[in-house]
Amino acid sequence: MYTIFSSASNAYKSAIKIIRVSGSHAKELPEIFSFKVTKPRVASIRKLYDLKKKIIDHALVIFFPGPKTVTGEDLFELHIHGSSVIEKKIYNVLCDNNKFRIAEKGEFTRRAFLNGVIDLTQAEALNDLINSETENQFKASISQYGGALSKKTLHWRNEIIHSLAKLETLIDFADEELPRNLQKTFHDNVVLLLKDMKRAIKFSSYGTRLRSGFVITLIGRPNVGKSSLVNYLSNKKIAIVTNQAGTTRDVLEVTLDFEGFPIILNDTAGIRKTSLEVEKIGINKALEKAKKSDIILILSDKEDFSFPELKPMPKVKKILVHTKCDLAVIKNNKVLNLSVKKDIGINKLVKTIVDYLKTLSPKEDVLLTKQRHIKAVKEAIKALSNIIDIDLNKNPELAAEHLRIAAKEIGKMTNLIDVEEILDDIFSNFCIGK
Ligand SMILES: Nc1nc2c(ncn2[C@@H]2O[C@H](COP(=O)(O)OP(=O)(O)OP(=O)(O)O)[C@@H](O)[C@H]2O)c(=O)[nH]1
Ligand SMILES: [Mg+2]
Repeated sequence: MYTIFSSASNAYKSAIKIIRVSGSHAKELPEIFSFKVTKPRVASIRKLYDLKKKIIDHALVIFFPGPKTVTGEDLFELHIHGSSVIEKKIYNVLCDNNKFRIAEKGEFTRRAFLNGVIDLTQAEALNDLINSETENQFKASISQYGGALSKKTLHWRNEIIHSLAKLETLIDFADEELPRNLQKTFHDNVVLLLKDMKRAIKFSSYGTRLRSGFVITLIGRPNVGKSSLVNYLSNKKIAIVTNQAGTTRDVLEVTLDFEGFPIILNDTAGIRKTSLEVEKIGINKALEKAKKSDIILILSDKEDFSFPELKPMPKVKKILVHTKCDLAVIKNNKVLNLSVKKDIGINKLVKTIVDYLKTLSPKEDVLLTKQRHIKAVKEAIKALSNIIDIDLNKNPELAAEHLRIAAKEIGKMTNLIDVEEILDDIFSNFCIGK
């Protein structure tokens, strides 16, 4: 197996760059770069030379012998000066050696997983952690990286295996009638487990939103100030603003951070009756977006917030915003007065949104944030639900089979040893060097 190497930092220029080398040949680096062997786990300053004995850099080097390393393999870290010339020289020396090659995306983490240092949910969380941009994304990913989901998964799996073991002993005594309370305890356990899993699924939509962003769509008649609000909130001139009705035609998307909540804010075409085909398409797009949103902000510069088009979306939270309140104020406590021009009501709007998002947030850690995990738990729930109606006296084997399916599904979350393509899919989302 090749020993892999890569820069652990992506910045083009930085004071220090760390090159990580992982694999069985990592320990040969002192010989390759002509420097004196260092003590394991001790940071030492060394001069690194190329193959012609020309100096490359004065670097801080640390050798971590495996298997107690982040990859589970021997690992060398070279803390070089951040110049791309130095980096290139290091790469050239290693590339000349056929035992080494540049790491693929996520390959360090992949090796950590294959060597059992972390499980799959932790590997996935590491990618989320690196990519986290808001406080709440950070919290969810660091808890998953710390093993919160692994712990829960292990608990579920143990419960299932435990029930299965019980059931299999019962199958061995198939000739005798089972004590009634035994059947009941068994079913009670399954019901409890189902409850716990369903609870995790219930909070999963919050979890996935935490990863991808809560969607807020602006809906209003033309010219009420939707694009002006988007520009104001994003602090950029994203959308064109004019005093002509019907300026915005397409859906424009901006990503924002509202007190730790990742937000995707959609600016849309103003809703009105129109014969213009392009505007009609825009209006339909706006309503489509609204349907899939967590919040619809209904904007109006008059006291008219009725949109029959939104009737089929009763479940989406709606916030009524009266725009251009520098010109006129509406006295109605269900309506938020706002002026982009005079900076009135913006903080209140953000607070209203954040307060609502907080009500969606579960009290406990969010466990399921990924479709892969959600799918596995749903499959397990399906299998376990089948057990409820089975009479253990008549068909214990069938119950055992459903338990086995559930255990397998749950096991998939943390371990996927033989499903290479899923591994490729997971690790291809990583950047090189992770
Ligand atoms: N007085 C005042 N005018 C505003 C305010 N916000 C926006 N406007 C003006 O209202 C007009 C329309 O603004 P836009 O942001 O383009 O409105 P829109 O809802 O995106 O319009 P469409 O894209 O056509 O649907 C512009 O002339 C803005 O300058 C405000 O708070 N006060
Ligand atoms: Mg607009």
